[in-house]
Amino acid sequence: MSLKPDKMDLPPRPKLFDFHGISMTHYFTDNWENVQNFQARPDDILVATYPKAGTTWVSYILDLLYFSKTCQERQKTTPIYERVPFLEITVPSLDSGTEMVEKLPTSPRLIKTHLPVQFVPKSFWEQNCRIVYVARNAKDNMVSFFHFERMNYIQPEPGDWSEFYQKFMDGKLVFGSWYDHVNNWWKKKQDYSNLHYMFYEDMIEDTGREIDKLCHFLGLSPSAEEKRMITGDVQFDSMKKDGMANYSTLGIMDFKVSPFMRKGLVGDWKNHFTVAQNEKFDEDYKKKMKDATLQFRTVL
Ligand code: PPS
Repeated sequence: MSLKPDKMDLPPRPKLFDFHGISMTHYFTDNWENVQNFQARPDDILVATYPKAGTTWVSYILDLLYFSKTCQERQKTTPIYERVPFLEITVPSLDSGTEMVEKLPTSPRLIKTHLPVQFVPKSFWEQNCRIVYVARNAKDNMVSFFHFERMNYIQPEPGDWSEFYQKFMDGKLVFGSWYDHVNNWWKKKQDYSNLHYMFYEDMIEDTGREIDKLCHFLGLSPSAEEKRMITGDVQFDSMKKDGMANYSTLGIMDFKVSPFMRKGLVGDWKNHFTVAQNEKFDEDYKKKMKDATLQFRTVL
């Protein structure tokens, strides 16, 4: 059983540094050798995202799809971050991500990562593991990340909104540039067919349809009743109330500053971007996002 660190146990907020060309903090590089040497199994499923793109949502769906019938107890007693461990994390007094994965009793093992595609341990590719990548439009992703850094003591200080906005566009956030992350994972689809690329906005638009596509990718065929139940259980309001899904059991976050399940919307960026920031952002976006086959929706 892993311990729950409290922010009182933590040193001051970490600093970003350049790590093989990507901005990182030590919480995600301290265990690097074990991460890189991690031995994936052929039935492991990796959930990969840029931070705040819908990781928890898709992790929860996968967990219910695989285990809601067989391990109902774990949904009631085990937080999502233990059911779907975060591969590269190491926080004082908590098992490292690799240790947590090793201890997983389940098959398949569901594993979370925010790594840019070039950092993914090679055994995942060698074992031809299924990978689910979730992407979210840059503007809402930025807003969600800003509030997350405000409330999470293992993240660097975000600064004020305008500072954070600039850091996002410069790729100076943990796990690097959003633009590189979503593009490089998108390119990976061309030579790796076991990769399912999903969009947060599609999930908001029609969760049931996206669960169907996910099941098709995974080769699962839940009954109509199971699908109806899972679709209901993973709605924002339901997950926000669920202590095992909403991260309320983890002491490193201060929900008085901002809750983990914050708004769960497409378009909240309009409440944060000034008109000038939006114009500057759109111009910069066009220069960075040249691949016309990768399209995001910022409104529904
Ligand atoms: S993390 O810390 O990177 O793992 O965060 P992640 O889970 O990727 O992203 C958190 C954001 O996803 C929203 N979320 C949801 N939206 C809609 N429906 C459901 N069920 C759901 N579950 C999580 C969560 O609220 C965060 O987005 P914001 O915009 O901050 O609300």
